[in-house]
Amino acid sequence: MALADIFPRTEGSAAARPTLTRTYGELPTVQGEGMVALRAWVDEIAALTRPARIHWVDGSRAENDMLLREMVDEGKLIKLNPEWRPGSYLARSHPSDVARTEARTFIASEREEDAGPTNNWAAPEEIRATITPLFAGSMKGRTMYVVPFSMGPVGGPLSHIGVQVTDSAYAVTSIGIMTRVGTDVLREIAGGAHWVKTVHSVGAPLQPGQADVAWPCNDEKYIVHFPDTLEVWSYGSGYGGNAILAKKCFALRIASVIGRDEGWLAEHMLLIRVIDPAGRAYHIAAAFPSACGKTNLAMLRPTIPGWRVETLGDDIAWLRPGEDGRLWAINPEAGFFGVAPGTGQSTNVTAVETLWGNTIFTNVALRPDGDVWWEGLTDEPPAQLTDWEGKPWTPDSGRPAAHPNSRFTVAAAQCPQIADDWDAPQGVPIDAILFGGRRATNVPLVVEATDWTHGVFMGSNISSEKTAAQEGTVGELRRDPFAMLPFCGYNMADYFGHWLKVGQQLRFDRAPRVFQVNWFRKGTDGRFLWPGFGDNSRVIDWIIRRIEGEVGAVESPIGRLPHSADLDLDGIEVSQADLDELFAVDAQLWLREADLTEEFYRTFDGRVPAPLWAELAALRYRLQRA
Ligand code: GTP
Ligand code: SPV
Ligand code: MN
Repeated sequence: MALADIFPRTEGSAAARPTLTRTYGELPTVQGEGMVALRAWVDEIAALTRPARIHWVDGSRAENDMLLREMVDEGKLIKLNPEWRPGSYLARSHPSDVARTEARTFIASEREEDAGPTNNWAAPEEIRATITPLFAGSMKGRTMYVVPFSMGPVGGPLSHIGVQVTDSAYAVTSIGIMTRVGTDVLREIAGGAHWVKTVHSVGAPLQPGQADVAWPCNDEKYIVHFPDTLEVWSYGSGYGGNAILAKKCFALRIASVIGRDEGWLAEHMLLIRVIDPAGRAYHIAAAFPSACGKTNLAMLRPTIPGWRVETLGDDIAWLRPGEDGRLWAINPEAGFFGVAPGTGQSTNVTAVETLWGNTIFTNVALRPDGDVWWEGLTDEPPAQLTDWEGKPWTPDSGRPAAHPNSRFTVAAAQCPQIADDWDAPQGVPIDAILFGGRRATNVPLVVEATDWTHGVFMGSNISSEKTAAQEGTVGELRRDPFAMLPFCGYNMADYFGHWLKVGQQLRFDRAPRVFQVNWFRKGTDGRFLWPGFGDNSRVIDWIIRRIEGEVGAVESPIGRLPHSADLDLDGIEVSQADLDELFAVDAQLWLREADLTEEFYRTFDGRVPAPLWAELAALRYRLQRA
């Protein structure tokens, strides 16, 4: 089927627009027991937030077109030139609302120790008392949208349902791309399926006659999760994970809690199928912190001949032990909310092709011909750019044209290398799990864990240099265990324990093999030692040959390293000196890392599982002998 058939564009005159906005009190036609509770909840939120109207979102194409047109009319979206970018739009956020705000993100569990030292904890009753007055009347003058969505195929065995109430049409159209939205979800709810309640307000009520702004938001922000009642309340921000509550709030923070209770894992992981020259298929899940290469690896184009990669997911995976002793995974999302800067022909050509149309861009630069641009899309910036804040821009402006956390929102189905069965309800069996981060020093290109427990130890020790995806100082090293530091909805030490427990559900010879990777090691001259991107397939090739038992490995104190002869470097120039540096393990520096691990583990007041302390002791023993 041609993409044009999958994504027909309905252009029409204003007169022909369907009037789908339903006034307050009008309800969808879906009937059933479960609808009573949903309607009661929607009434309750409306009574609190006092919107001018309620719109039950049905997920139709006509409705989506209407919302986009309305936003263009209101100056909230810029329609891009359909000649270059059909069906696509540019949103410019308020300059203060450009990334997830981790300091304003809270886990409101009954007990403080259930949130743990890595989360901002708030007492549920106290924070409810704080945010309820903020939500009171917060939607005045606006439309309240009710968005039923499914994470995973509707009705699938690993899928879960949620409903987001929001006063942001931008959020509605984004959720429409990122999840499965629509009436079939309402039918599941009507039939009694459990659903997670998520409430979102930009916190910018409109007084009668007051003109709206392009990006309404509030200086005060609260992203609050109630794991005991499976609810999310987000106030004040319209951006990304703060506003698309299905994503980090539900599919990671709340889902991690559900997974803890039900025996599965909700992870910040990409998902790919790798096909080797012999046609054998392998499935890999990889956890890297925000803006550390998940979307890029998810869309990998191998530079070694004969290899292929099919995309399954680029940000979140839900993994569950199967009856067969293997670990099965789905991508619960339906779209990509990807980092724009750095995405270009030479780095991620698949993403560039995915973005041909039907894409919402946020905070990228605008070309005079009505197309978009960002740093890294081409080597040379086009002339006469308008930057992400709407100001004229030239290379001499001394600031980036696109915001470093500017992003694209696009349907997964539009990716040219998406796997045919990417939305199979049962998912795929995982052969390898990768943990990684941005480490200029110390961490080798690839290390294999000796077993599951050692792999969990590795995951618990991931550190990474901060990026623009979160507020804070870019480049600062921080611990980001399993790339889940900002996304784990409960005590991280219990989460380590949960990983160990899930391992026990797997057959020892069928559990995924665990590896740590680092594409970002730098030489003393500050340049990346490894070419990265498509050449990361060379590391994947080694990993798969390890799984097949086709190559040996060098035992090191921190894990198993490749024999340099086993790494396929045909066709690239990596000097022997660089290779040596890429795999160097400095025992003194690693002993210092071990001290930091101890310090980190101690912050959990004795909750870190004993097997991980044993791993730490064993690591130190090996390092001291090295
Ligand atoms: P989130 O969406 O925030 O979770 O990010 P992500 O993990 O999907 O990161 P993404 O793939 O978007 O990459 C972020 C940045 O890292 C981009 O600027 C990429 O160009 C850069 N990057 C990705 N892979 C590599 C690599 O192998 N080497 C180098 N040097 N840079 C990379
Ligand atoms: C991340 O920061 O890891 C993202 C973007 O994927 S957001 O959805 O804003 O969290
Ligand atoms: Mn992410």
